Amino acid sequence: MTVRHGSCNLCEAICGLEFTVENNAVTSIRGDKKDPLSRGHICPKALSLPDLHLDPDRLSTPIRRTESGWEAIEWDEAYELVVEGLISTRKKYGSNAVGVYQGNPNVHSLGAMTHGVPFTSMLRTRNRYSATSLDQLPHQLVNYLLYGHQLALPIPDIDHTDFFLVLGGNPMASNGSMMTVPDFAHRVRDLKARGGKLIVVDPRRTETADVADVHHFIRPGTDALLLLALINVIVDSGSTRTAEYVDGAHDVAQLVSEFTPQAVAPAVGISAENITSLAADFAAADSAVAYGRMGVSTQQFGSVCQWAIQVLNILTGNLDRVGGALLTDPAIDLAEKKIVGRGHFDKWRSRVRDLPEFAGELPCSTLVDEMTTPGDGQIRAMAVFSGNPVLSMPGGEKLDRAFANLDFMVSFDFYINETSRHADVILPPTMALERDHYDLVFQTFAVRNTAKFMPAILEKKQDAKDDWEIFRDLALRYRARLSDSPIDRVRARIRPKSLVAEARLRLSPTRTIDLLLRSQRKGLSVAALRRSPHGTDLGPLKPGLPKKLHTRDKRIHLVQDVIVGELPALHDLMTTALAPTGGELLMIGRRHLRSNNSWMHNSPRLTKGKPRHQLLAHPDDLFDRGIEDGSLVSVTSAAGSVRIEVQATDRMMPGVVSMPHGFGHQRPGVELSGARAVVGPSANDVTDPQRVDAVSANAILNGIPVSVKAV
Ligand SMILES: Nc1nc2c(c(=O)[nH]1)N[C@H]1C(S)=C(S)[C@@H](COP(=O)(O)OP(=O)(O)OC[C@H]3O[C@@H](n4cnc5c(=O)[nH]c(N)nc54)[C@H](O)[C@@H]3O)O[C@H]1N2
Ligand SMILES: Nc1nc2c(c(=O)[nH]1)N[C@H]1C(S)=C(S)[C@@H](COP(=O)(O)OP(=O)(O)OC[C@H]3O[C@@H](n4cnc5c(=O)[nH]c(N)nc54)[C@H](O)[C@@H]3O)O[C@H]1N2
Ligand code: SF4
Ligand SMILES: [Mo]
Repeated sequence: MTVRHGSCNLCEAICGLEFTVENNAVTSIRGDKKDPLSRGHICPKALSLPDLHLDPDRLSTPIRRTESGWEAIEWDEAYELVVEGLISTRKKYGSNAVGVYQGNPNVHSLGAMTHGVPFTSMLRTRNRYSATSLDQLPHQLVNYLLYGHQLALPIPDIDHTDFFLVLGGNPMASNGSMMTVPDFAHRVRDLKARGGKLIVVDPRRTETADVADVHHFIRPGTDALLLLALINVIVDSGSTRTAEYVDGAHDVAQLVSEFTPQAVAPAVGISAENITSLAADFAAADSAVAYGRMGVSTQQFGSVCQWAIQVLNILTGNLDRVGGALLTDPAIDLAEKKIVGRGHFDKWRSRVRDLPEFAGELPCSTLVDEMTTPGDGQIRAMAVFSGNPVLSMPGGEKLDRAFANLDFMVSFDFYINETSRHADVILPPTMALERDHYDLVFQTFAVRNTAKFMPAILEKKQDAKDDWEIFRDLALRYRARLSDSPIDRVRARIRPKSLVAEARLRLSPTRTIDLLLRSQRKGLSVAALRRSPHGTDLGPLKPGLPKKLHTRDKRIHLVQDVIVGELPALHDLMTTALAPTGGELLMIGRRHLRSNNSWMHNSPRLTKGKPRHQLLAHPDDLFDRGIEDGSLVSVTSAAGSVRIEVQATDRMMPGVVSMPHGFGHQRPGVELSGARAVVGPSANDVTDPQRVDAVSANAILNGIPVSVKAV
């Protein structure tokens, strides 16, 4: 029996864990009290990690589809099939005919970061998609516009703030997002103990609302109006404190002049008095910070919301201030060291719907169009890296059919899920505990600067491969095969970078991290981090603007044309939000501590207890429709319809219903043993891929008009 230390990378909180290991199996898991960031926090998902390793559904070898079903194959054969499938599509139809989706777990896997990115660029396709545009694209776009880099995200200084305003986030269940904040509950307790306040704005009285000082219901999709009104009150009262390096404060005052609390209140559903006093309290607090997550990102005005949140922090002097929002100083600074590019926006557009790219990716909401609309550039083959678009993207049912009609498909996944069931080949990597990890992404977004190297906790099985090894092996074969053609042979030869790229591919992620650590900070290396298995504390967040800005002139320009362009639509929203909708309700999503996006629904430990997929609705809305609590209802949008059990609760704002995503496992070919929580439908059979955030084209997953009827 040995005790080992590491971190959990199932979600963004990167909690430190203590594992007891016997015979290469984890026999117990605890929160690591000595981890300087998570301080002992752990949640039910981490406690379920051993289930993943014992799971009979897990794939242990590559498999290929045959006429008579799935067949286990050797890695070499699998690689050949994949390279052949991708290259023959590229040669026949051009490189854009191969589409790529990089799902959420990519950012939680070091090897997918170090080796998946170069492999993806090798495919040279414009049909690149990732969970970004189902999630935080508005954050990245606003970071790019205001601070000059897509990763330059100021993080709420929760440990020092006096006033924390949370819009559309539920960290008590999600454990924080675009803000790595393990142990949220205790941090809130400490905030309150020092006299601070937590205010939550959400159409559902969430678990986070329960620990807040004040909770306001808000009509889904109207947060931009609320935020503009808050800015309006603050500029009107003359209480702005704008830093020298900020331009455009005066123009912003003009732009928001119509959005008074009185004007927005009816649409937003919060009284003008409450809006005014919220603004006054925010401005008067010694330090304050606004933060908005999924609920305000994946909605109609997601980009305006994220912009307005930044502007609110900036105009009140809370950007770059202890207790406000601060840029972090990670040991490996992806932005500062240009490991990740600053991003670019709208350099080209999608073929079918003319939607803008961001940082080389197209919006997920148009993947189905690119797969199904005939013509030059139509997607004929897909590579899905740790993702499940059929359940995760709007228009799931259509996507399901589109995946079935591809010429070729490969999935990197250890499960046959609703999407990978359409693959010709599935390549299963090792799981998190079997490989080394250093969190490149979430240490960048954390509420405290720390660094930690997590060595593999379990030995991987013979012949098992890490994500990075699969990417490396495929990349090397792909390059060799591609240079079969005369043109590509010339290209490969004249590109001197290709040798460096090849050397990089052969370097393990751990070596790569070691080199990066050594080149960035004196005294840091993988060996040094191994000597502090609980993690190395690099201190609290510190101010550093304007030096840390990535804008070319080291200034922040508040006025952004793409945002200003949305103001007329927001003006209209003040009336349209109130227009009668023929009895429609607005559907929003939710997350639960015991559910993890579209997977882990077969973990006995995690899915214990009552089912939690139900549609939550206010009792009055059910009464008006003659619907009984617990009965089956149909939920129908412009895009699709599902049936689901309803649960009455006054925790919902009247007029709003909530359905979690990630369910809908009952499709042919997907067999989850021991699955209890798999009875719910997929929310993304209802969400509408045709409606996107007008600025970024991010998916709209919240505020979907639906009709709810008894069946
Ligand atoms: N309606 C609605 N839809 C949503 C959301 C919502 O709130 N509402 N949320 C959106 C958001 S924020 C996100 S991030 C997406 C997530 O959606 P996806 O990007 O599709 O990701 P997951 O559902 O997490 O699916 C992950 C798959 O990756 C596999 N996997 C896990 N770890 C690894 C690994 O280490 N390597 C490999 N190769 N595979 C692995 C799992 O087995 C699983 O099949 O869903 C989005 N969809
Ligand atoms: N247990 C668990 N943890 C997770 C995940 C998981 O699946 N399970 N997923 C991870 C992922 S991929 C992500 S991206 C994060 C997401 O992290 P969060 O954003 O914190 O999680 P959500 O539960 O999606 O919270 C969104 C909230 O927005 C509210 N909302 C919906 N529409 C609106 C609106 O129009 N306005 C306002 N103000 N609020 C609105 C919803 O009621 C909900 O409470 O969680 C991560 N953590
Ligand atoms: S909060 Fe997230 S990182 Fe922490 S133990 Fe739970 S799943 Fe793992
Ligand atoms: Mo996400």
